[in-house]
Amino acid sequence: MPSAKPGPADPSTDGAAIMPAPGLVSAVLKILIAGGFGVGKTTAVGAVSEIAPITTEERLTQAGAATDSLDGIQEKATTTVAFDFGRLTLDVPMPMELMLFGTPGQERFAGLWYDLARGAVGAVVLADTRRLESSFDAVGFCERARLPFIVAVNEFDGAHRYPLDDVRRALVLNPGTPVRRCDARKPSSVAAALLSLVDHALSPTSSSTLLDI
Ligand SMILES: Nc1nc2c(ncn2[C@@H]2O[C@H](COP(=O)(O)OP(=O)(O)OP(=O)(O)O)[C@@H](O)[C@H]2O)c(=O)[nH]1
Ligand SMILES: [Mg+2]
Repeated sequence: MPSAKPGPADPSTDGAAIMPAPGLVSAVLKILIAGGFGVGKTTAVGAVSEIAPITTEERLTQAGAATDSLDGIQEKATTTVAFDFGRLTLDVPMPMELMLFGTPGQERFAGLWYDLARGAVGAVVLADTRRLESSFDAVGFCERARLPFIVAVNEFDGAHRYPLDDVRRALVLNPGTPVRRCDARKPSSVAAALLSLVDHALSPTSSSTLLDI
């Protein structure tokens, strides 16, 4: 069982204010944390959640070695087999509670994405530039479901830092889809990505169907 941990700290580093709302919560928003195998979804939910996150990790075995490439993430020992759940309360731009659902990354669990996405306002699609193709399916899923999303490039240590326009081109994103950098281990960085998504998803030009899928 995960142990209880204090809420995220150090809101100052990249502009996201992570503070418990003093007053009433005016919105409860369901958000998906999506992306390919091993891009850092569970890490991101755990970093930013103010409750002990719910995880469904199982140990990776030799049997999955052919399908689950560990290139660049050799230290990875477990994988999500259902979902991650965490919660973050923010007070800007309005008091809100974000319910965070991390998806499983392996393609054989893709059927679950539809269930997890039901009622979500949008998704943060994490991407690792060393294995960008692993996040193609998540981008395609959001586009098909007309689920507003942003791409957050999780910059692993030692990975080449590509210009974000190159990432946009490689993922064939629409011009209106925000792309930003993120460190899935840092609460303030993940919170900033979530705020960017909320801003994007709730903007009047967003084409959300709130998942009629
Ligand atoms: N250096 C570095 N390591 C990271 C970062 N984010 C995640 N990791 C590590 O990368 C590995 C994969 O992270 P996970 O959070 O399990 O990835 P995931 O996307 O949930 O993986 P699946 O659920 O199996 O698809 C773990 O060993 C993390 O500790 C990062 O930003 N930098
Ligand atoms: Mg995971």
